[in-house]
Amino acid sequence: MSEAEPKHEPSTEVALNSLTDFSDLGNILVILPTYNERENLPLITARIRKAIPEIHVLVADDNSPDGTGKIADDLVAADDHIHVMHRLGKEGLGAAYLAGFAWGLENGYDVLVEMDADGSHQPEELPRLLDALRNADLVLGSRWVPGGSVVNWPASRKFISKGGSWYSRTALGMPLRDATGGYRAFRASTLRALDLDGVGSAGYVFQVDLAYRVMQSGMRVREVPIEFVEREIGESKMSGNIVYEAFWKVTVWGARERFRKAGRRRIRTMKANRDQGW
Ligand SMILES: Nc1nc2c(ncn2[C@@H]2O[C@H](COP(=O)(O)OP(=O)(O)OP(=O)(O)O)[C@@H](O)[C@H]2O)c(=O)[nH]1
Ligand SMILES: [Mg+2]
Repeated sequence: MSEAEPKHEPSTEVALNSLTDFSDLGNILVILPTYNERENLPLITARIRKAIPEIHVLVADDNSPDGTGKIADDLVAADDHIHVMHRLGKEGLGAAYLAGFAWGLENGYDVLVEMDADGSHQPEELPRLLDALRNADLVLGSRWVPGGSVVNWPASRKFISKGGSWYSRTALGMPLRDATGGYRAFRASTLRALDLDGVGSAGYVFQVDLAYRVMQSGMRVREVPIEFVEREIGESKMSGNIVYEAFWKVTVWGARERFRKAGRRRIRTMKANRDQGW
């Protein structure tokens, strides 16, 4: 009689640890871009530190007129896990994240997380994103996969968000349900493999741009459902320009990709014809 197969069922203890102990992932940094978030910043940093105490936070503030930078300085003075980057002026979310990534990579972080400072991305859901990163190079918090949701959004915002992801899927052939979302966890190695100097996107399309680059380089992207809660305090920086930038950039990238594929097909056909001596 053959020997019984060893059992590999994880114990409950291991399963629980996987959502509380992230030491296997290395040092984790959450980057919070801020522009006029003075009331939200202390709330979100406290929630992050409570959700995963060993985590570090970098505030990337674009010289907010409401004094968010000063609030960040006070938080830094009180907590050695909080850091701040004072930038000169409002340059958009994409530029703030690129500067934050550069700081995080220079300072030896192994995982870099994107999170809005306005409470829409719930720090309490971060353990699930980090757990998924164990088998991925990029994890996207997704509103539009089963189990994902949005709280307090009018139908018009849902339409824009779903429409943006639909357009990215169609134009770029990128099989993601939520390509524009900004709650994400990257491995440092993923960011290092990308040409971040070549990223010029400023608004929402920054997120599409990065996901597209990761997918094109053959790395593993996973979507994890999140509950996105519309901000309760402060003002949105969403604008028509941001939607317009997303639309024309995705259109150009999609056209370029189709052009490249058609070119590759032509070259293959020419080579096949040549090999057959035509
Ligand atoms: N540093 C920096 N942060 C920004 C800039 N624009 C937006 N942010 C921050 O990026 C995050 C997302 O911006 P929001 O205004 O909430 O945009 P949104 O989430 O698309 O819009 P709402 O759902 O309406 O809140 C927030 O933490 C903002 O403070 C910017 O130009 N520079
Ligand atoms: Mg927001």
